[in-house]
Amino acid sequence: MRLINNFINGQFEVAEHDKRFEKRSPVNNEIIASIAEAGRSDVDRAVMSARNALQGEWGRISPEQRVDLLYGVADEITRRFDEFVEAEMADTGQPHHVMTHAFIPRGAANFKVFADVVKNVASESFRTSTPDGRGALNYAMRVPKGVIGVISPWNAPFLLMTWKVGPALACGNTVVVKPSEETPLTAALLGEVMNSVGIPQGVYNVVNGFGPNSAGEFLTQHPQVDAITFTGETRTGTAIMKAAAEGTRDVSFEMGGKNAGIVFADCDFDAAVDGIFRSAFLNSGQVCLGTERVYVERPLFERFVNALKTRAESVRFGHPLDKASNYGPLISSEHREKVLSYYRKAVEEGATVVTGGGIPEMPAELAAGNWIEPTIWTGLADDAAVVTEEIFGPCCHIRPFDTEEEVVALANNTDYGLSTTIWTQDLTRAHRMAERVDVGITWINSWFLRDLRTAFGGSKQSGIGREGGVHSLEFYTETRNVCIKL
Ligand code: NAD
Ligand code: 6OD
Repeated sequence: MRLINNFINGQFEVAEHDKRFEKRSPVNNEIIASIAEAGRSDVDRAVMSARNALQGEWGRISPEQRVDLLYGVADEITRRFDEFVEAEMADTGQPHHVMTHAFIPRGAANFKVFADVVKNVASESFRTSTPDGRGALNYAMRVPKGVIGVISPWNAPFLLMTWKVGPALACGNTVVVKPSEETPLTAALLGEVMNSVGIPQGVYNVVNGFGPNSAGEFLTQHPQVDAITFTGETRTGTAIMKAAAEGTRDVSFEMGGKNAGIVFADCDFDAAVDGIFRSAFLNSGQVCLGTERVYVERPLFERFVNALKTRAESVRFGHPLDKASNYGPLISSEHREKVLSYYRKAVEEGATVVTGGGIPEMPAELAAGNWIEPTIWTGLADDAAVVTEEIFGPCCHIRPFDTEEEVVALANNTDYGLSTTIWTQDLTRAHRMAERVDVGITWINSWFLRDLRTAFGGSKQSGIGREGGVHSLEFYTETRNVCIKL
């Protein structure tokens, strides 16, 4: 069993009163780690070490040196790739190929790309006329915002945590990270990386624990935290916003989704089936950008439902270390119970269960894990709970549509506004749709294809603000204007 401690001022530390909690493996619910649960005094030390680091070496080094250090972090993650893969698989139970092709490489890229952004971005300047004719020159200067509190979720832990830490450090801030209580391993490993590449003490800190009355709340309430970046459920965002209001701290929120996948009859059929299969079922459906509502143009409906059913029934459940498996469990037994409650509700609400709906047979050594079948429904009303609430599991409801007008209204019939995936060969129509669907990200003939220079974030209850490329600089720096009378 691993012992995971908090990482404060460059040291791994036990918590006040040596308080600890347990982490269970999603594949069999055996205890795999004991985690130090940070108390208020631990969080306070982490925040103060981050504040002190701003005044120390980190605050004084040049942007070029900072950028080089972050390239070093990216290289060291790549050098220790297998350790990160192994830790993330242990935490999440998700397949090896998901880690090696998507989640861990993105961790390294999050440092490299934002180092590049900071290196290459220009600052604005305006020449201003004055009555004496000599004029004035205004130019913008970016300074770090200060100590950033990073609160991250469990579904793609390393990707989502470094997506905040990379730009925050590239802009010269320091961070205190509170990883999800479900997935503490890779944040700790990153502490080792920070030390080995020479990131000064106090720049990167990790406090472990839960949300309310624990490390999450202690961190977001701390008056020396200058801004909070949060990824997680919308209702948690509401609680954090209340904490951030004290001291009027800035927030960046990436929250829930109930995303629509839209398939027109003129699509490349195989590509659309493959794309919707991935968007509904990747990571066992635990992706905020995932598709839980699928709308298919009527002439294609039956064929599409049958093809997606075949794909969903072909997944191979198994341990992530088993190369023959390509499908993992849910993160926890509590989360599986929540998803199963929606499986039951779908039937109560009158759904036709096309496939799934239950728990798969597993071999004895995995039977205690959080396994659940990929599930497809049809026949639900547009206002059914299963069609309107975020489930965050491997499931989707498929409904036919007849017109573009109708499907735009259906897609927008939600309090969320994170992403959409649209499948059609008619790019004029696709562009028209992208203007009308109220989401932060529209993918056309693709899904989860990410260029880190682009704006990322959600509309409505899916988020506040945008990150990515220069948008991250907007959040992680203060822009000062300097006006020189000439
Ligand atoms: P969650 O909101 O339960 O927890 C996220 C983090 O917040 C955890 O670290 C948790 O300990 C912490 N937390 C909980 N209550 C808190 C409080 N009162 N104060 C401070 N911190 C608190 O979310 P989750 O279950 O870990 O993740 C799943 C959710 O995240 C889904 O809703 C999903 O859509 C969303 N998500 C969104 C994005 C995005 O980019 N929009 C990305 C990934 C996940
Ligand atoms: O790709 C990203 O930057 C990002 N934030 C992805 C979110 C995935 C949600 O599960």
